[in-house]
Amino acid sequence: MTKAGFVSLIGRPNAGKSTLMNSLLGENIAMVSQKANATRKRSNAIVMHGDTQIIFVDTPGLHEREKVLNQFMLDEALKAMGDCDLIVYLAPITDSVEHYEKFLKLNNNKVKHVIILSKIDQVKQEKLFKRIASYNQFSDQFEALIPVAVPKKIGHEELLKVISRNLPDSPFLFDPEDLTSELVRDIYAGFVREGIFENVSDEIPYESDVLIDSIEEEEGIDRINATIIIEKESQKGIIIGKGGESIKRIGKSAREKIERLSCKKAYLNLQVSVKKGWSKDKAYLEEIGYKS
Ligand SMILES: Nc1nc2c(ncn2[C@@H]2O[C@H](COP(=O)(O)OP(=O)(O)OP(=O)(O)O)[C@@H](O)[C@H]2O)c(=O)[nH]1
Ligand SMILES: [Mg+2]
Repeated sequence: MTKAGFVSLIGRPNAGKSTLMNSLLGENIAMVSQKANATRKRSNAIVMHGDTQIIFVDTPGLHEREKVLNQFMLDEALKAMGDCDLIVYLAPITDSVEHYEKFLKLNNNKVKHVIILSKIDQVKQEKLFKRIASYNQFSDQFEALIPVAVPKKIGHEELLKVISRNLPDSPFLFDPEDLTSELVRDIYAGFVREGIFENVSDEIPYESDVLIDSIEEEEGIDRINATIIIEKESQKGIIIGKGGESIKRIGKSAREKIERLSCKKAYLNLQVSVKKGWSKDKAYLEEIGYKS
């Protein structure tokens, strides 16, 4: 008998959700950043653990809604919470339990959950023990409390075991060979956004987006055309940089990630286009894939 189910990764921005999903999958398919609010849409990774197929759903961080785009992001997380077999709630080791208490209120369908204390490599053991004690007050609410550090893969095996225990008997829902059911173009767009988050400061990462216009597969090489959308004309110069330095760096890092994933050479052509107010324009957001 096999098991299978959906496991939503939920937590505040920057908690380490996307990093953990990539690490459990063993491939970088979800974009990660030091800057908060990197993930904008749900995405999934299919991880096999013995006879269990775990479909992890990465989500945008739980945060205050401001722009229409942020509203969409929060709704994505809330939908993923209500629509899964198990929630994995990531609490960075430096966060107080107040945030977890807010999550308990949001989880009004009372979906079963596991707490991950994330980034434990950043603190001394004493602090870890104190934190565990403060979460243990809520031990009747959660299935398990697991300390995790991605760089050393601490807690990964235990997490997979606990998840397997909590998923229903079911035939596999996807081909066990598949890494994800996401579209290649969405993964590639994430790689370009990752480059923007890494290379450009201030508000531009939040006021930009990436559309993959076409992927032409040729023998030995994939040719990818993409457009970076920005809010203001004045941002064009910054994205492009002196002598095209900045856009070259963005393109190079994205191209390398594309090549690693596709195991094929890639040519990535990046255009920049100004679309004023795009992140506040509901119709346009829907047009570019932020559909509720
Ligand atoms: N030291 C350390 N850093 C980590 C760990 N996990 C994640 N990080 C870092 O934390 C930052 C945020 O990671 P993400 O995976 O993008 O966080 P997220 O929860 O997906 O964030 P949003 O998409 O903004 O909601 C990145 O710089 C990661 O490298 C960890 O276990 N240890
Ligand atoms: Mg993320």
